Formats: sequence, structure tokens, C-alpha cells
Amino acid sequence: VKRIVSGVQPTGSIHLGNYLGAIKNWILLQNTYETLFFIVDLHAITLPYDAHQLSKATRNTAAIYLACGVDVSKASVFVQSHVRAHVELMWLLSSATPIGWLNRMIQFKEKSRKAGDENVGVALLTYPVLMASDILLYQSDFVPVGEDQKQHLELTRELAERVNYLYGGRKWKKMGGRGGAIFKVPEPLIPPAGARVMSLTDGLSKMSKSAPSDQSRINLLDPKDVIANKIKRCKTDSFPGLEFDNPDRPECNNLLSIYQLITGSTKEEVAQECQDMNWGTFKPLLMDALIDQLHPIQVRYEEIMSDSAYLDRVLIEGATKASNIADATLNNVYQAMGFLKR
Ligand code: AQP
Repeated sequence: VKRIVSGVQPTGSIHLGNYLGAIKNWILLQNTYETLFFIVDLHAITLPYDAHQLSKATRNTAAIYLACGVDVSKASVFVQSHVRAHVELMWLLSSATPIGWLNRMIQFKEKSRKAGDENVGVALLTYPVLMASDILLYQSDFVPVGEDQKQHLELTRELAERVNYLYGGRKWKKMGGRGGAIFKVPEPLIPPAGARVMSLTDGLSKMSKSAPSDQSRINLLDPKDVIANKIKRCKTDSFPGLEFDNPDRPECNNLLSIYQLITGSTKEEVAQECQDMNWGTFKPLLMDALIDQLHPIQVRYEEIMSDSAYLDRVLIEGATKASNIADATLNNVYQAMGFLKR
């Protein structure tokens, strides 16, 4: 069975973009693949963060995974920092990562520009090496990636090939360096089209946890009236009818895409259903669809959060399973890189 790893950062409230772009797809993937879903808390400290909130946000994120339908009889759910091998492998990989590769990362350039010099820690630069460690430790076959993570996955692949080449032994080199000596070289799994959810207040920027205005996103745990209010007030336009793919109507495209993803319809179905509608007719439909989809998730979330022993158990079991795989890879890497066996 092919293996897949993926995770979300516990940096704020999980929103509709995280759900439609990542977590909802996991529910399908867990039926076909061996899956490991983790809460990437180590990544959450790459920018200034609130230490008092981190552990709470980590538990909440784990509960959201389960509430959305991640099934622990199929998938392993764990907290990244609970598997020590992530950080350890990162150090080993750092030694094989040319600094120029990291300087080229678009996300580093963008985030460091936004954060300002005093707030840019080394971890923001080396973030992709930790991400490579997250993936390579598990010998993952596929990694679901959105547009914004494609460059980081490419770096992971190059790093895997480089380590395989440098330390993979003579046989590996003779084979020409392709294949999977120390690390399997992972492939990207591109999510279904339309899975990039945009802000409710600006159809050209993505819906994001870190956007200052809460009005710009639907959080998975938003109560009904908040969802209704956000949709009522979201940005629209004054063109007649509703349509996909008109570059002058990014908000329209986004709201129709959300409706399509939430209702599980095809683009053609939604285009036909909504072409003659105005915002006053469409918005209540969208609100109801969102509330219908999110309400059961919220009910399950409350149930899970009320049984903290259960959540603890899930995370311990997940970390144990993950550690077994990760430690085997890590020991192999230490050996290949010439360290004295412990
Ligand atoms: N707007 C989005 N549309 C579709 N998918 C999205 N993802 C995030 N935003 C959207 C996907 O969610 C997964 C987890 O993301 P992350 O926690 O690593 O954070 P991120 O990608 O940096 O996005 P956020 O949630 O908006 O956080 P901030 O504001 O901190 O940047 C990933 O699979 C991502 O593609």
C-alpha cells in the first residue's frame, strides 16, 4: 500500500480553506492509502507566536481532524513534536542542504518581507528542511500539496536525491542516482481543481489563518449566525447573473467554487443552477450549504473535546506508530552517514 503524509499548522483557527483544500481530501485518501496525519506544531513557531496558546491549538486541531472524519482505525494521527525523529533528521538533512536552495524559496521571501527583519528567525529559512524531514522520515510515496507548497516539495525531492547520491552507497550511484536508496523520492498529489479557497473580502488573496480580519474567512467552528453574517457581508460585485472564471469577477468565482465543493456538485451543475441568480438568491443557498456541512463537524468536535482521555489516547497511539516508522529511517540515515552505532 502506498503511503501519504500531510498536516496542518496549529497557528490559528482552522478555516474552510484548510478543510476544502486539505482535510476533506484526507477522508477519501485514508480509504486507499496508508495515511499519517499530523499536527505540525514545530512549524507553528517559525514566526512569532503565542506560547500560551500552542498546546491548546494543537489539541483543538487534532480534534478537528477527527471531527471532520479522519478515522483512527485507518490513519495515524499524531503531534509532530511528539516524534523526536523529525527534529533529529532535520539536522542531518541541513548538512546536505545548500543554503542557496533555501534562499530561493518564494514563501521565505514573502513571509520574511512581511514579518520584518527582527522577527525573522533562522527557522523561517530552514522551514523547508523540517518539511523534508516530515516527509522523508516516513518514506512517503505521495504528498498532497497545494500551489503554495509545490516549491517546498520540489526541494524535498532534490534533497532526497542528493542524500541518496551522497550517502546511498556504491550500488545506488551505479544505478545513476534515481530510485530509492536511503529515501524514497515522494511525488506530489495535486488536489482536485478549484481547491484553492479565496478570502471573503478579496477574491484575489487566499483564505488564510493569519489574515488580520476574521471577516475574510469561515472558521470551521464558527456558529451558524456568524457564518450567515460573514456570507451576508462578503464582497460581491454588480454584474448580472453569476459565473465561473470571469477574471473581472474573482469573488463570484470563489463563492461559486465554495458552493460547488461544499455541495459536491460538478462545476457545470453549479454554473447552470446559478447563471440567472442574483446575490440575494444565491447567498442564502450558500449559507445553508455551509451550515449543513459544518454543523455535524461542530457537534462531533464538542463530543471529542469533552473526552480528553480519548484524545490523549489517540495522540499517544498515533505517535507510537509514527515513531516506529520514523526511527527505522533515522537509524538507517545515521548509519549511512557514518555515525557510530549506539
Ligand atoms: N485558502 C486555502 N485554500 C485551499 N487550501 C488551503 N490550505 C491553506 N489555505 C488554503 C491548505 O491547508 C493545509 C494546511 O495549511 P497550513 O496549516 O500549513 O497553513 P498555510 O498553508 O500556510 O495556510 P493558512 O491556513 O492560511 O495559514 P497561514 O495564514 O499561516 O499562511 C495545506 O495543505 C494548505 O495547502
